[in-house]
Amino acid sequence: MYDSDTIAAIATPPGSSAIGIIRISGPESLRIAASLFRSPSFSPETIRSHHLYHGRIVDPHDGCTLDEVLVSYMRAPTSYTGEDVVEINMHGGMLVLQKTLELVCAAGARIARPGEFTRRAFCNGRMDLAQAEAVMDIINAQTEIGLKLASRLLTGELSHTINLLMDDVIDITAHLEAAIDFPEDDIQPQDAHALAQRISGILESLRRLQATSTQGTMIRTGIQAVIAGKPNVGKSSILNALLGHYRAIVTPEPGTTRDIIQETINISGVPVHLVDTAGIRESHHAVEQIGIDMTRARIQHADIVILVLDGSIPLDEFDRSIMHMLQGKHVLVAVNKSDLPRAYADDAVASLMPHAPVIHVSALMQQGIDAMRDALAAMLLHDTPINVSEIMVAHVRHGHALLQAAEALEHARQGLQAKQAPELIAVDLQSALAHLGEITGRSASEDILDTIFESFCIGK
Ligand SMILES: Nc1nc2c(ncn2[C@@H]2O[C@H](COP(=O)(O)OP(=O)(O)OP(=O)(O)O)[C@@H](O)[C@H]2O)c(=O)[nH]1
Ligand SMILES: [Mg+2]
Repeated sequence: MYDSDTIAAIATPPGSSAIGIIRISGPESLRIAASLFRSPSFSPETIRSHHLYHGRIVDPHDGCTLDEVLVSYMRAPTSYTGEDVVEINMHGGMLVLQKTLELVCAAGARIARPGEFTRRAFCNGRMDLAQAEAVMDIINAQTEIGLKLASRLLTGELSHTINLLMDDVIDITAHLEAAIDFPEDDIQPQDAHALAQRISGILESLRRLQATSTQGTMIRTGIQAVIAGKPNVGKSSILNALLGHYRAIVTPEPGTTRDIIQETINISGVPVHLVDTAGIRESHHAVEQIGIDMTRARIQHADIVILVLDGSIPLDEFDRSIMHMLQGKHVLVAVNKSDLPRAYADDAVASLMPHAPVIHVSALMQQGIDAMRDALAAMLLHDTPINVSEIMVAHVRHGHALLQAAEALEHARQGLQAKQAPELIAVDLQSALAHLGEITGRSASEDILDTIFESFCIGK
């Protein structure tokens, strides 16, 4: 449920920083701030909205100054939340921020829940649901392309497109309702044909949008690429080479890596979460065995597996059993140690992994690493470059709603062609509208809102 009390939170991350911000939103914001803030130029009666005031935060119990601060006031409705908002910019020490937040709460505010400021912005019509989601996307963006997608979502581009499509569906529904209200004016065949054609046009737009969701979601969340292989083939060396710095320990000793090591790289705009793993073999060492079990689990959930083979020694039963385990997965084979004489031909790999691209690399000499990046990009994007000039759907939730809306519209279109009763067709159109409305929040349930805003950080 949406509350109208006054909420407060530290809006900057935990830890020490040059500046920390306390955010207060709700009808009591200004009164609460005035009870703690002392400044010659400030009074609650004369304060100007969207101006900064310099002064001190004072503990009202003992009159002691806590910090020298800058305070801003954003009067409702032209604030982030649409309510009266006060922000206190102070020195970014956790203790001083915490102490000030306690004073703010003692004066009448309550601690905000995660995402509650943005939820209020949504409830007050300052942004729709897709834009609210874009706020977190901007905070979490991992690549420049990801940031661009998030910024475009925040401007309301997707919402605008969805709203236009919804208006079209509403208009078609109005035509049908005329036929429902006046049954003697049955839908004429030529009208039914025209309506079906209009629905086809909407369907085309929906499907075009939906088709961007795989790539869009991948750019937003990234993918897991697990580096796997038997011990000592050079998995950690390949992780280091792809990262461009020494991250994982490399030694000539088989069984060096035991824990999972994860780092993110940018491949053509897609955040790729590289996972270095323990080499898979039969081990009687308990710690190594735990590492190998974790490797198997990570392989199961991997989007892509980079199978590393040592090209300088013949393939053995461990390589073969790993290849067997990888059947059905998206695999890129990296035949490493290409600086040494080859011990087998590519055919030996191709016969076991016929669908996997094979790249020759030398992690030691930094050779073939760019080719490996290109091969990863081709696997991720299926040779379709990212087109950021078109609207992209970057949330599974949006893609799913588009799919369901398209299904309902397809049903309506077929109903029109089959001369179904207008009442039945109207039900399908209503269902399409409900699904489209989930994207912008026009028809999102409390459950959907809870799920979305609970994933936000506190203070946002
Ligand atoms: N000649 C040559 N040696 C390499 C190359 N890549 C790695 N090595 C050597 O191979 C040995 C093992 O390298 P790692 O990267 O630790 O191998 P790993 O697969 O992570 O090994 P585990 O963690 O034990 O499973 C080290 O001595 C590396 O220097 C390469 O391209 N050429
Ligand atoms: Mg290793």
